[in-house]
Amino acid sequence: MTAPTEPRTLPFDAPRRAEDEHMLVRARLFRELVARRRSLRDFAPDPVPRAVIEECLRAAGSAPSGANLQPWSFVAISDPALKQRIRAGAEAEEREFYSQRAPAEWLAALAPLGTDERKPFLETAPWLIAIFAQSYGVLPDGRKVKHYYAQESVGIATGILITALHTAGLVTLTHTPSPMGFLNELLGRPENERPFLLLVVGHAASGARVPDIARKSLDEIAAFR
Ligand code: IYR
Repeated sequence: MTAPTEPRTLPFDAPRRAEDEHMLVRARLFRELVARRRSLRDFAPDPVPRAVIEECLRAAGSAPSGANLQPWSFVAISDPALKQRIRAGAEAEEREFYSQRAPAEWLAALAPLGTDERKPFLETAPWLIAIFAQSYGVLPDGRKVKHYYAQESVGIATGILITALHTAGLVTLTHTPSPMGFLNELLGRPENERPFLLLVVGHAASGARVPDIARKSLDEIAAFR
C-alpha cells in the first residue's frame, strides 16, 4: 500500500467579513432580487450578446460538485435552424405528453400555469441552453471515471446559472420536454451525457404576463431547532 499523499492547498481568499446588520442588508437585497425572478413563456426576439451568456456559464461552472468532478456540459444554441429543430422535437414529445402520457393528476397540477404542447418560445428566444449531466467521465485513453452526485451537482450549477442570468437582467424558462433524448441526437452529445433540462433565455416580450401563483412562506419551508 502506498502512503496517502497530502492534498495540495492554497490560502483561502475569504469573502470580506461583514457586520451583522450589513449581512442582513445584503441578504435582503439578494432575496428581493431573486424573488423577482419568474419563469416566463413569452419572449421577445431581441438578441442577447454571447459574451453575457459566456459569463453566466462561467458562474455556473463555479458550482460545487461531487469530488469536484464538474459533471456538467452546457450547449448554448442561437442558430435559428437548430432552434427550429429543437422546437419540433420538443413539441412532438409534448403532444404525446398532453394527449396521452400525462395522468389526469399531473395535468390538473399544471392547469394554473396554462401550459400546453405549443412551444413557440423555443424559436423566439435568442438563446436555448441545453444542460447535460454526465453520469460518468471519459479519460483521453477511453477509461471511464465514475461521477458522484451528478444530478445534485448539475442542479446546483443550474440554479447558479438561472440566478446569474436573472442578475444580468435576462429572463429564463426551465423547460423539461419529456423525454429529452432527442437533444442528444440533435446536438451530437455522447452516451455519458443525459439531458438535464433546456433553459430558454432572453428578454420578455412587451406586455408579457405570468401566472398568478404564490410562493410558500418561510414558516412553510423552513424550521429552526
Ligand atoms: N414538459 C411539459 C409539462 C410541464 C411539466 C411541468 I412539472 C411544469 O412545471 C411545466 C410543464 C411542458 O413543458 O409543457
